[in-house]
Order: sequence, then structure tokens, then C-alpha cells
Amino acid sequence: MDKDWVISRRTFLAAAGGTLVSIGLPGTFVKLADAEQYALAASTRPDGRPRLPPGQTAVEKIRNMGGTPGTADVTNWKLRVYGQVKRPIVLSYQDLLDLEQVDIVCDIHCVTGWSLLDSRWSGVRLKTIIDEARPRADGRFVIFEAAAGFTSNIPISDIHEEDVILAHSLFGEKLPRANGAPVRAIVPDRYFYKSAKWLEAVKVSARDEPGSWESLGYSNSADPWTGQRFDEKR
Ligand SMILES: Nc1nc2c(c(=O)[nH]1)N[C@H]1C(S)=C(S)[C@@H](COP(=O)(O)O)O[C@H]1N2
Ligand SMILES: [Mo]
Repeated sequence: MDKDWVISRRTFLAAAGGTLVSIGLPGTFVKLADAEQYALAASTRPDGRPRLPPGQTAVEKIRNMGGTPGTADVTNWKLRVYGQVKRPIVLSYQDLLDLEQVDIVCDIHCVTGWSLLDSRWSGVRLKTIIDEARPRADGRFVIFEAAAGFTSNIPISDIHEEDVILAHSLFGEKLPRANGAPVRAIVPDRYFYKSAKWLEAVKVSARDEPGSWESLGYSNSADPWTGQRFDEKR
């Protein structure tokens, strides 16, 4: 097992203080060479923030962090868009493919300390889908609802980010089941626990509804650049 990973994982668990469940499964990951890590940490994004947020290590491949999958059959899959909307809709997988498709290249950051830079996802902008349902003025949050009751929450203003999408493919191939097939959310600039896999519904809500990990104490804003992985006890 990689030495840095062992250390960062131990630090992470210590920070969790035993009151929190750790996100993800123990295991190894292949990190980039040290020289590359330092170069990445020193480089900046167009918005001026460092490419590698504090405490993150860049890895070569996406990890499978577990969770409970939903249906494996795309013909059975449905996406419900409801809540504070004027026109609730239910989309089939084909409906999703018939909407405007986008390809994005982004960095993802898991709260356990790994980042996958330059990952390429394909799908539909979340904004495209929410616009179809015509959100009401008091709809201020988006709640992702996934298989087995998993949820996560983001402010509705995030939908204006071009790279917040519902993805069906990773690096040009259909998503592996473990990584959320048929469809998952991708919210690049927040810790990866916001990016619900095996998505089943998108709810527009007037109030914030902390999701599965957020309710356990993981940061509700989930901004990787603050380095703050947990919120003070709410
Ligand atoms: N439905 C569902 N989505 C989920 C999770 C989960 O347990 N269930 N885990 C989250 C967490 S903590 C992370 S880090 C990412 C992991 O995605 P990956 O397994 O594709 O790396 O999925 C997020 N989405
Ligand atoms: Mo995570």
C-alpha cells in the first residue's frame, strides 16, 4: 500500500474523530509521481485557485468508492424531475440522449484525499434538465435522489456552471456500473460526495436538505479549496 495514502487516510480518520463514518473503502491507489504532484499543486486554474486543493493527491484512475447501485437495465431507468417546478417531468434514458449532449473535462476531488484531474464526462447539463421542468422562483436548492435512498444537495445557482452535468459516459465509454451507471451527477468543484451515482430523481426545493454524507457532518458546502472537510456540529 502506498505510504502517503496510509498517512493521509489515518489523518482523515483521526479528523473524523470516530463520530463519523468514513466515506469509501480502504484500498490502494496509484498516485502520480511526486514531481508531478508538486507541479500540479503549484499550478493555477483560470479562476486563480490551485489546481490541486489542499490535502489532495492526484491519482491516475477513478476509484470505486462503493454505495448501493440501482437498476442495471437502462430500459427500466427513469429520471423524475419534480418539486418546486411548474412542469414536473419523467425522462427515460432515450429522452436524456435526445437532449443536447455535452462533453466536459474537469477535475474531481474526493473528500478522502484523492483527485482525478482531466476526467472527461459526457451527458446533459443539469441546467438543460431543470429548465425543461421550469423551476419556480422559490426553488433555491437541487436535491439529487439516488438508488437505496442516497441523497445529496447543492444550491440551484450551481446549475449555471457549464460543467455541472448528469453524465452517462466517462472517457467516451458508458459509465461502469460501480461508478454510477446508467446516470450520475457530476459537480466538479465540490467534494465528490455531491456527485450522486445511480441517479433516480432531481428535486427542486425551496429549502436546503442536507444529503446522506452532509447529515453525518461532512461539509455542506463541500468546497475543496477551503480544506474544510467537516462542518462544526450543527
Ligand atoms: N448513490 C450514491 N452516490 C454516491 C455515493 C454513494 O454511496 N451512493 N458516494 C459518493 C461519494 S462519497 C463519492 S467519493 C463518489 C464516488 O464515486 P466513484 O465511486 O465513481 O469514485 O460518489 C458519490 N456518490
Ligand atoms: Mo467520497
